Amino acid sequence: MLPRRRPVACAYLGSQARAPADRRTSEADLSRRALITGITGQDGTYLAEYLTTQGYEVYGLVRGQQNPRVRQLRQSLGNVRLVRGDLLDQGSLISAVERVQPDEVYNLAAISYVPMSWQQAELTGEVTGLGVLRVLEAIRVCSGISASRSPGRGQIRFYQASSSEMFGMVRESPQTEQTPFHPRSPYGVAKVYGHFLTQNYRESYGMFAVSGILFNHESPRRGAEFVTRKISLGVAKIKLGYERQLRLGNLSAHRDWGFAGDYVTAMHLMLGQDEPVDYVIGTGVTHSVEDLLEHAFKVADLDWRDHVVTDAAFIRPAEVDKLCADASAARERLGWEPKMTFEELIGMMVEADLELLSSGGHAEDWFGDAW
Ligand code: GDR
Repeated sequence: MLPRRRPVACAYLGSQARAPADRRTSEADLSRRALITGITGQDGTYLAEYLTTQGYEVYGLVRGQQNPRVRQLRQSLGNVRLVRGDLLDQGSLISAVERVQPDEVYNLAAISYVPMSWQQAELTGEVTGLGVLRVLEAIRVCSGISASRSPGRGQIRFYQASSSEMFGMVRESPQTEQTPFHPRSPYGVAKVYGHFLTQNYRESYGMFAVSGILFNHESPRRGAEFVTRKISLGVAKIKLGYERQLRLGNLSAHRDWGFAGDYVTAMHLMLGQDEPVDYVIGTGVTHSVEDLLEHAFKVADLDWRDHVVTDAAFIRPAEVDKLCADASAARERLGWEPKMTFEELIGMMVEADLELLSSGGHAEDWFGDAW
C-alpha cells in the first residue's frame, strides 16, 4: 500500500491539487475513507450522509468541470470532498484512487434509467458495464495486485451496485442470490457483466469485491423519470391544479419497492464482513404500478382513474414483469432489514412533492441519474 495522504483543506481535489504525501498521524487522519462513484445520485447522497455519521471521510467522484449537480451537492453535503474522474477514462480513475487512497470504494455510478439503455445501448455498455472493469482495474493497479501478487491486509474493499434487473424474465420467485439471470434490457445485460466481473476479480486476484443485488429503491430524491417519482410528482401537480393528466406505460408491471435510505446501510454492512459475499437486498413484498397509483392518489384524496392515461410511448421493447426479493441471507448474516413499508414510502414521496411544488421548488432540486 502507498503511504496515506492527508486530505487537502479545499473541498475539491482538482487535477492540479497535490495532496501532501506524509503519513496520517492525528486522530482525524485515521478515520476511514470511502470513495463513492455516482455521488450526485439518490443512492450516492444517502450513502454519503450515512458514512459521514459513521465517522468516514467521504470522497465523491464527479465528471467534468461543468457538472451542474456539483453545486447542489456542495450545498447539501458540504463535508463531502470531490475528486474528478470519469468511468469512461481509466487514467482518471487510477489518479482518483491514488489521490484519495480509500479504504472502501462504492461503485454506484451508472446510466440507470432502463429505457435510455435501448436508445444509448453502446454508452450504457461503456458506463454501466465496462465502467466496473475500469474501477476494479484502478483499485488493482493502485494496490499493486497482479496474477502473482495477492492483496495483503488493509486492502481496498469494493462494492458494486448490481441490480434486480439482472433477473429480468425471472426463472423463480422470489429471487435469491442463486436465481439465474435473464436480463431484458441493454442496462440489465451491462449490469450482469459488472456483476460477474466483480466476482471474477474476487476469484482471480483475491480482492474483497462484492455486489449488492438491490431491488427498486426510492425516495423523494429519486429522479423524476422513474415511475415512483413520476407518479408522486404527477399527483402533486394534479392536486395543486398545474396539470390534469398523468401519462404512463405498463401498469401491470410488479416491483419490490423499498426506501433508498434503508438500502445504503446494507452496502456498508457488506463491506464490513469477514468474507466477501454477494447479497440480494429487497423487502420481499411486491406491488403493481396500479397498486402504486391507487395508494399515491389516495394520499392526496384523488382517484387515479380520473387522471391516468396509458401511452404507448412509455411501453418498453421488452419488459420485466414481476420482481420480488428473498433477502433472507442478508437478514440472517448481515442483520439487515428494511425499516420503511411501501405505504410509508409512497406517502412520504407524495407529501414531499406536494411541499416542494407548493413552495415553488422543482423536481430537479434534488438529484437524478448519475455517472
Ligand atoms: P426499473 O424502474 O426499470 O424497474 O429500474 P422504473 O421506475 O423506471 O420502472 C418500473 C416499472 O414501471 C413501469 N412503468 C413506467 N416506468 C417509468 N419509468 N415511466 C413510466 O411512465 C412507466 N409506466 C409504467 C416500467 O415499465 C417498469 O416495469 C429501476 C432503476 O433504478 C434501475 O437502475 C435499477 O437497477 C432497478 O430499478 C432495480
